[in-house]
Amino acid sequence: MKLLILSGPNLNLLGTREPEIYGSETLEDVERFLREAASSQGIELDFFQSNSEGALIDALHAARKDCAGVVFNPGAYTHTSIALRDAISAIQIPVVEVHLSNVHAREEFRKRSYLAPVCIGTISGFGTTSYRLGVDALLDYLKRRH
Ligand code: CA2
Repeated sequence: MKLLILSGPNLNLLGTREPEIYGSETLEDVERFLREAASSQGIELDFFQSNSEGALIDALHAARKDCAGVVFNPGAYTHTSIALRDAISAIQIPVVEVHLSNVHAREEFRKRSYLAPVCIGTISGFGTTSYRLGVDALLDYLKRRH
């Protein structure tokens, strides 16, 4: 079984700035620890990050063909993108929305997610552990569904 771990705009800078909000681990660190955990369970992971909305939509469309589900940190597109919401609805595979920071403890505009209603659930506020919890939640959902 293969899952896509998808990250949106500016998350390539993780670990280089604002460690008080986002922690000091990089996206490469996330990839390394998720791959370690997944390989012991026989799960394959694809990783993709883009700063472009269109590239994220294309990645979601491609995942429909060969992935059982997606763990997605959409970054600031969470709060703005109807196009990403439509893409998630269209692909008909489960998507878990994850955030490093607790979006509900920050600015008002971060409290609204256009994507949450079309995701199976949201994990927010646990730093890079949010990605790990997202994978666990997605695997649990897929097991229960089959
Ligand atoms: O908490 C999250 O994971 C967010 O998705 C991160 C987004 C933010 O717009 C969302 O409201 C919540 C921002 C990503 C910026 O990533 C950076 C990481 C390190 C340094 C600078 C930016």
